[in-house]
Amino acid sequence: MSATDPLAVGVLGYRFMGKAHSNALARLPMFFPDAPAVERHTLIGRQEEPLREAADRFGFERVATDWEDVVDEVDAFYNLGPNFVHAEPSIAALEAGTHVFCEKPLAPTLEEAEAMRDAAAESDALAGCAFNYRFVPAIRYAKRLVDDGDLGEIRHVRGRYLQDWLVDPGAPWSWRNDEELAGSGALGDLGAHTIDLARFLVGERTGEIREVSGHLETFVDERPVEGEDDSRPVTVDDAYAALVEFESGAMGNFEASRFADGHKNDHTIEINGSDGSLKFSLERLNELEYKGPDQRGYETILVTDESDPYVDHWWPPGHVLGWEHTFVHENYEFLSSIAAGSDFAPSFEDGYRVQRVLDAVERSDERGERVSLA
Ligand code: SOE
Repeated sequence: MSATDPLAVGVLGYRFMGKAHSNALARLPMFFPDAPAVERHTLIGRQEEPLREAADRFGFERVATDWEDVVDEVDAFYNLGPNFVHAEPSIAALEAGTHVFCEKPLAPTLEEAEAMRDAAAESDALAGCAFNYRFVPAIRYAKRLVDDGDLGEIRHVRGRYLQDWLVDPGAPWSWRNDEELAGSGALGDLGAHTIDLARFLVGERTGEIREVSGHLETFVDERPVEGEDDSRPVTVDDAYAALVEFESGAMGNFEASRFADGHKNDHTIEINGSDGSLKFSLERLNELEYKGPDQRGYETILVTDESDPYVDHWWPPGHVLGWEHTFVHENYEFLSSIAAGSDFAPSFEDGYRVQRVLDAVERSDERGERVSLA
């Protein structure tokens, strides 16, 4: 690929994440003109007809029904498929020297995540894990406060991710309900985000999570199969809760649920330090609540000034951003890292370290005791 040729991107998956990332690629030239030029080269999926329809809508030149025909034909391979297809195609792409951007969680199991981490370490290509909430301007602002020491020593991290799309026992079965296909339920789908955000925001001051006490629960153990007169078992958690200890002695309290009736996509994180605190909620993602040492209580900061991360690419102050913009930001950073030959975070090492915590929560639940990650 010459310096001026567009980056040819192959994308596996054309449903929810395929749409989010394709939208992001389409918006880069207008809002991030210094981003590398990208050709939406091939869209990969199993069913030809819906695949072609999606390719037309998402602006892809070609379609393929076998990822093996694509991973060594493009400059970057986006693995946006279900968790059970993350490992093999991503490892094959890295072995072919193709850059890989893989959706979270890295894999269904720790073993597969380790193999992906090792393949990335052995490859000259770049590998990133798409934890998109690191790319919210308010989260970047929060990290700056923590890194600048404005919160002092970190004492508590409190993270939760609440949804309610499975409260109805009649909600259909999907791959997200199956241990073989997903690995875990709310723990890996939602908890992975919160654990990654905690590592991103405080990890440089607290070190890694070193001990875990976890609990998983499945409230509805079988669900109807859409369009069939059949049901399938739910073999993963509907909710998890975990108490963790960081290397620094800081305490973490994490939970996620798909049964939190009234919560649609309520991802929140709160950090308490010796000199101050901050709170973030995805449902108010343009705002950060901050309490510094000289304040009696929290103040709400609207993180939409042109000096705030990424905001100058969009609109004037107060013209708020949304969930989809986080995908534009992460794509900008990943593709710019490819063009610059620089590192990208979150890496597959980051994805693997999140997977270690998820695995420890599951082991702790199985054993009914605290588990060390030392
Ligand atoms: C689950 O419904 C889900 O789509 C997660 O898989 C995503 O990672 C999260 O960003 C939104 O909710």
